[in-house]
Amino acid sequence: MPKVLTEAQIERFWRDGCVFPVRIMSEAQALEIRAKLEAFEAETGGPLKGALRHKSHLLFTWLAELVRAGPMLDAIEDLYGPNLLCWTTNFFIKETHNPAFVSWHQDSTYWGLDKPDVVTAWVALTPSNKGNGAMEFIPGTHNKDQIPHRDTFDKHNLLTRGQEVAVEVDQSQAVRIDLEPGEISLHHVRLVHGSPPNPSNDRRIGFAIRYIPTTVAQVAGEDSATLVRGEDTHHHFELEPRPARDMDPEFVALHERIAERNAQILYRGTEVKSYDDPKALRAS
Ligand SMILES: O=C(O)CCC(=O)C(=O)O
Repeated sequence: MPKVLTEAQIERFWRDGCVFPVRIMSEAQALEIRAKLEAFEAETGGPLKGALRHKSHLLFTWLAELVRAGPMLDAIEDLYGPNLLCWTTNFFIKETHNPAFVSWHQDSTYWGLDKPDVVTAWVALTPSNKGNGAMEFIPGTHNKDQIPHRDTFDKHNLLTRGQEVAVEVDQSQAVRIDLEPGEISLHHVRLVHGSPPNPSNDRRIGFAIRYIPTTVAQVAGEDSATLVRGEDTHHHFELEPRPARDMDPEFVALHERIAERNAQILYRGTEVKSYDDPKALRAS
């Protein structure tokens, strides 16, 4: 008996590679998280940049809480069972009237994970729709194997290498993921997806949480993850602690070390060595 998703939603996930919308908190709670992000940005002089956009749940208590939110984990458990790790998190922020976009890609391309048992919960912290560059996907493409990608390092592309699928995408099949704050979409790691720029007067903010069952291993280097539910009897990842206060210097140092190591996995085979490398810095 599923905990949160209906049988129809579970079937849709495995058939299409994506299911949405799933509400995991109220709109007010989502806007509170946005306000906390923007208070930090105001204090530090501008939009969150570089490594701070990745694994941010190790830096901020309100994101540490979000990755452990009961309704979210119930939905993930409905797909991948009770022993779950949060492998990473990534902010996808599109500023107002900004050319930043996400090319058509499969998440699995450079992550180094040994099997495609990975699901992203993309949490809307603002509305995400036709007017502000919502994510789109091509249903059923998660059933394909790994598709070859080419790196573009396009400065407006929000992906690490600006990678895009090296085959023609039938865009007439694309489905747009409209979400309201507090809703999530769940997408499979092999799903072909992307998103256009945000021409609107407000930011579009999504927080992508990548969950894996504890059976998944990293094969491209040393790696860590956060145990968010159940137990880990596989020990494929160093387990990460939970921050008790925002930007705790101990956690800032730990995050720096983890982000550096993570970047080496994601940028392997290129000249880029860290998220803060000018070549790695994306549109905003
Ligand atoms: O935020 C977007 O528009 C794209 C996000 C994405 O590619 C992902 O979460 O895997």
